[in-house]
Amino acid sequence: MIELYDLVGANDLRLSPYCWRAKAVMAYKKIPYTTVPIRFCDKNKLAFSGQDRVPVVKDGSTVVSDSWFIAEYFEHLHPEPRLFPGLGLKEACQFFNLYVDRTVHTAVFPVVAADIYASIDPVDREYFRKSREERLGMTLESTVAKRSESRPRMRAVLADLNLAIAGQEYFFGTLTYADLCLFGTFKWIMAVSKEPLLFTTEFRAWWDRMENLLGI
Ligand SMILES: N[C@@H](CCC(=O)N[C@@H](CS)C(=O)NCC(=O)O)C(=O)O
Repeated sequence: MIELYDLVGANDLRLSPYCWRAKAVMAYKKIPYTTVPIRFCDKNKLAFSGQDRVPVVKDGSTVVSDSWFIAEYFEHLHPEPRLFPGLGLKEACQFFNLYVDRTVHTAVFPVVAADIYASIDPVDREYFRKSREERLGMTLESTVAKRSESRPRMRAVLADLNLAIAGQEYFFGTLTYADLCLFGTFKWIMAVSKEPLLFTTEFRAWWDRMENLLGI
């Protein structure tokens, strides 16, 4: 059975956007798998993968890390239904993936960082605080105090995504990895925070469609 090394928080909460993407791919392609819960402090359990981040997929003797490479791996192994169902769509999805990681995550993170801190396993909190406060350039308490300053940027980025889906069922017209990628990111945000993400009826319909299709 395929094993997915999956970030776990307190109360078995699964909260990594990248791990949710890998789960979305396997759900879409109906590939059975089990998860191995990993806390930030369990990195030694990932040594076999030659790096220290999740998701990692172990499929027999094959080990794949990074959500994008995992998507490529399963697309090669189980081509149908396709993640990149046409000319240029893989390249478009790669750009979308980069945009979500760099622009959407960067806009969302300051708003939800303290919520993530509250949701992770208590043993991970010291590491998370130190590493994330360095990244943010401020304390987690300051991110809470400054939420009203960081929220407009997050809402502007989300408004663009709401606009991009208008008039179509999926981001590139037909379902592609782009939809699974953003689905993973939203699962992460929704797991830890109550910030509204879906502003329009059409975007809410996209979300419902994805949840119904994937069943995760
Ligand atoms: N580009 C990677 C990013 C993976 C990543 O950053 N995973 C986070 C969990 S959400 C992680 O393992 N972080 C470990 C740490 O921050 O120490 C992917 O797409 O899979």
